[in-house]
Amino acid sequence: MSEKTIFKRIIDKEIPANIVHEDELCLAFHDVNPQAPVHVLVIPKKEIASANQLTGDDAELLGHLFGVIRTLAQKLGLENGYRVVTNCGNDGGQTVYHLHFHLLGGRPLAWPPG
Ligand code: DGP
Repeated sequence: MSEKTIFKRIIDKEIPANIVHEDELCLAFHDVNPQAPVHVLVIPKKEIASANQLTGDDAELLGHLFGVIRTLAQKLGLENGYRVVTNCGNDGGQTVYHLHFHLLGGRPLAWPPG
C-alpha cells in the first residue's frame, strides 16, 4: 500500500493544522508557507491525486469545494477579490499529490504567475 500524503495525515488528525473549515466532504486550513496575507488550502477528504484525476463523478464534490471557497473568502475578508489555484503535476509545481485548491488573497496578485 502506498504511503499516506501529508494532507491525508492532516485529514486523519495525525498531524496538526490550523483548520478554518471542516465538513463531511472537505477540510480547509492555513498553508504552512503562505504566499499572501491569506493563503488557505481547501482539500477534499476523498483521496484524489490531482485535478488530472478528476472525473464526472466528482462534479458535485467540486461544486461543494467552490462553495466552501466562496464562503471562506467572505469570512477571511477578501472582498477585493482573490485567486484560486490548483497546481497539477511536475510542471504545474505540484508538491503534494492530494488535490488541493490554494485560496490566495489580501494583496494584489500579479499575472502571469512564474
Ligand atoms: P502544491 O505545490 O500546490 O502541491 O502546494 C502544496 C502546499 O502545501 C504548499 O503551499 C505548502 C503546503 N504544505 C505542505 N505541507 C504542509 C503541512 O504539513 N501543513 C500545511 N498547513 N501546509 C503544508
